[in-house]
Amino acid sequence: MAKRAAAPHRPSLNYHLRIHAKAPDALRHVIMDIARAAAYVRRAILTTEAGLAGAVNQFGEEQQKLDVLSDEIIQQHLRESGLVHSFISEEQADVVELDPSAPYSVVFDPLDGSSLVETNFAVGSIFGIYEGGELIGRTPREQVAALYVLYGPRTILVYSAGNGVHMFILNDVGEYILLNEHLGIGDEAENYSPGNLHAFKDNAGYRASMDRWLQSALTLRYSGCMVADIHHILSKGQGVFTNVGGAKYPNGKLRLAFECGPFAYLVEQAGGSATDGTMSILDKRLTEIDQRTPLILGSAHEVARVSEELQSQ
Ligand code: AFP
Repeated sequence: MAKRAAAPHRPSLNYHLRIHAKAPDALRHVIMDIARAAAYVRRAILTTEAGLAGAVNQFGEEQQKLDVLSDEIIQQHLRESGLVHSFISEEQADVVELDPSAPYSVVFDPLDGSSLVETNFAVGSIFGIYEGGELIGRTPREQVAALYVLYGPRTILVYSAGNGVHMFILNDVGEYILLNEHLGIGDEAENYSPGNLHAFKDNAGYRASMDRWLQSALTLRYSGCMVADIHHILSKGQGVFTNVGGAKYPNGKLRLAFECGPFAYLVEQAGGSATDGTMSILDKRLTEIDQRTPLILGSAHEVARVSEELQSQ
């Protein structure tokens, strides 16, 4: 009788998706194609000079060469997969349709934190995957998977396909190997990560949270790249990340579709919470591509405290 092969000691992303997540084959292929695109983005970061591209994106922001390049790399992989109906990218003004008969649609920020590339801080790519073709009108709760790739000293991929949150490392031959399974976020935060701090001037609730943090035993951990800052929470198992409204950005700086939605999915899968201060980010309906939302995310008790402080003012 044939001997049954032992399960791999350090499973690859492909094996994990197939055996542990029991992801449908098409979803597994989309995630593997995204992961492969990210390995190319990683290479582009290492080999491209981080200058300005001389173009502006749909929001009037200057695009860096690497923003454009990363967007092109990811688009090409989604197109070649044959499994993507439509996508929304931070660098594109409209929903882009690829194949109306394909099963999934993807939202993504190709290079979040790109203004940090020249400082050699960590940057990342963020993805959310939906079944079907329509993206406008959906809520992030309808995502069937979300993932991000963090390009730091190591390249780390974190995904969930609805069965917990799992972390992988990119090795020298381009394979993602399991580092940690079932990441969890505890209810109390020891670290805080306050984005859009300009809002401090005109948002008394945010000042109340900030005052409490400064007077508490919490420690500041903030890099300016939400992928790195939220990865800190997922890898330490605690923390709170905020980006709330002020005069300049009344709804905070971050976009619902391709920044807040995927992270809300991942953080809730890890046992944390993600809210705009009044409702779960996962239940916010996507009405426009560039829709922004306040975000308070991480350890559930701390997220609730900050939400109360924001509402009490
Ligand atoms: P860039 O992609 O332009 O560098 O912006 C990064 C980002 O969208 C997000 O990753 C950060 O959390 C946020 O901006 C930082 O905002 P503040 O500088 O206002 O804290």
